[in-house]
Amino acid sequence: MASGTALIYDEEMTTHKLLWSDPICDIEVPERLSSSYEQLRSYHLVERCVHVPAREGSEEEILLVHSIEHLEVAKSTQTMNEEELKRVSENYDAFFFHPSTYHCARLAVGATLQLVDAVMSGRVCNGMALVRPPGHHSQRNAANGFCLFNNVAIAAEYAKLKYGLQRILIVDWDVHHGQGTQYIFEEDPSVLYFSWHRYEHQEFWPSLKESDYDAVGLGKGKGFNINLPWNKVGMGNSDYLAAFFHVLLPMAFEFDPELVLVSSGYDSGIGDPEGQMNATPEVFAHLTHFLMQLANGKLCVILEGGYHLKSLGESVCMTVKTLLGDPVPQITGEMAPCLSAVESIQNVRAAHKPYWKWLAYEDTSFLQNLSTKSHLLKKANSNPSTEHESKITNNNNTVKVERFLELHMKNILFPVPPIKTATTGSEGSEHFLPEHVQLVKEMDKTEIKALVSGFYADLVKEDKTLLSLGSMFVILDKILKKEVCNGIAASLTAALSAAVALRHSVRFGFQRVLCVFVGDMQMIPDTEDGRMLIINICDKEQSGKASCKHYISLNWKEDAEGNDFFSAVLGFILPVAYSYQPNLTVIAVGPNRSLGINGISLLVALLQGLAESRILAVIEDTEKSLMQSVAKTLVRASTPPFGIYVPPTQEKVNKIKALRDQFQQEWKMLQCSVKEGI
Ligand code: Q9C
Ligand code: ZN
Repeated sequence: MASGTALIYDEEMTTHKLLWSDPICDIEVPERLSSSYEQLRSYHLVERCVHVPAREGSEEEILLVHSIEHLEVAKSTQTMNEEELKRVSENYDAFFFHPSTYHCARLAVGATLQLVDAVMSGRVCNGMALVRPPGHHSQRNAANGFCLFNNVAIAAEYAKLKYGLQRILIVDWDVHHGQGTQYIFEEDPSVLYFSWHRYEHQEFWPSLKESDYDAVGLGKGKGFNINLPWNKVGMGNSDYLAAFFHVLLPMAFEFDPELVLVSSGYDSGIGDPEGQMNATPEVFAHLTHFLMQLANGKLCVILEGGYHLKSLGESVCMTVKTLLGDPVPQITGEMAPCLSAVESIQNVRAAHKPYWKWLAYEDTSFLQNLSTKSHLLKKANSNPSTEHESKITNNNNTVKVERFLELHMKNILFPVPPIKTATTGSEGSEHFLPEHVQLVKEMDKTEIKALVSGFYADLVKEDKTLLSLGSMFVILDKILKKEVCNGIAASLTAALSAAVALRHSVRFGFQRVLCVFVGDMQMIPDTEDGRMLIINICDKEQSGKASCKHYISLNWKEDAEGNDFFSAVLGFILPVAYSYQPNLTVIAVGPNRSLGINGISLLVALLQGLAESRILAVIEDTEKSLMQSVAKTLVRASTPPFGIYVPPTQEKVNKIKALRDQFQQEWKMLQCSVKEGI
């Protein structure tokens, strides 16, 4: 698999600027680009990226999406004086021309295409293009909302043409609806377009009926346009993550794109004057990390909006850091989506039920109780008590936001531990483990004895068992001391090793340790104090212990034909794990595992979003190929082979639903409908 991250930036694109006074357009300033780049430089991220030069997009490339008339109008502005520029600009909703605008817009298109080429040719794995003017509001025949040419839409058409791609996913996390992109691909089933956006029941710009959740696409494109409207301001990290777990990611995995393009606006981040949302910069690391699991890692991030310079810069850095493969920072704040967000999520799931297999059994009975959407509107508005303290009153809040960004971001960005993976050197292991895995020496018997004495001592009578614990201990120790980020230990008895690892890390001082155990867990530690959460994935119910808040038994046997585990990971395991916010994740694989290598790889890949990517994998020592696959995932040498997507059976969907109903009061990220439990 390709490695490396491209970064495209050209100072030229800062020459496009507003020449007269216009309170609507004056936030789209050249400093958005230059200060983001400076921020990247100050975190030493620029030097870690592969520099790819921008170029002008050709007329032919622009015509892939736009009309000749639109191109000609844009071209004609190059030689205009200020008065003429102002007059042309007034023909559009929120756009300004400068004599250099046409040149900059062609560079923005070309930079985006350069990024696509770098990724598609395998020169890099992923990358980001910092461009101005942005693109997603721009339509076939019109500039709109600071956008002249639709960079991302052109890139999608270009990739289809040049590389013969048949499935491209566009994720638009800008706070505005990319209506331009929607119009361009509305009837096209080869481009799946997802956008969330501030909507406020059509009050917010561009105030279109077709930005609502029921615009699912047209003709052959039905089901390939996903709108998630936010009807309140103040949406935060948990709302965005819930949208990914319960809407975007399941659709994206089922769609199985060959390339992912991000319309990457950061006006959905905290402090932005347009968005008025509360999501912190690190949420963009998580969003990026999730998208990196698709399309074999082929991910192109293209800048759109973002008008709070500090917030924008930090969020750009979070994105690039994650593209580079750095550990994912811990997310902050209460992990519970708000009622209005859950309502929007429920609505878009219902609207898409006819088009997606994983939604086939979605309960949409609530729709019959709602004759019109205005009913819903009233309901949402009359129930403000459970909402965020949302409306940001600007003056008062600006200081708070500035302060927040300053204090908070230092903690997150400065300790930059690179991903290091440790494992012990069992004989021959250097041949099957990927590069960058550090082999560590095992501990001796007396040391281990000292460590296990006091607990489980009676269980560890055999020297062999004791020694296999040793390999777990050295690796766990390196993780605890932050010498490595993650590691794999071969074990004779995974259940014992996991239990000892959990006890040891809790003693060491971790507040919350998540343990995902796959297989028969012969011994289940006491989880009552809440310092560990165990999710046991096994074929049938383990005898002797009923599920409770901190011990959850998930009975699942993977489909023999392919991977149907997506729905369980996205719909249950990740939401529970993110609600818990562990400081360490232990993933252990014991005997009689009911998941294949694909399912386990998916788990490991996605669990890296938690606990600052700290993961200890404990695997029974006979499982050589499983170990190899997990190691590759941990060192990020490849996106794991997730296997063929198989939709879950109704029985399995019901199982997930039942678990969700059972646990959504305790683990609130599970909420994706408002019928019960809220
Ligand atoms: N009353 C991007 O973020 N606001 N564009 C217009 C009219 C325009 C945002 C308000 C906001 C455009 C790329
Ligand atoms: Zn925007």
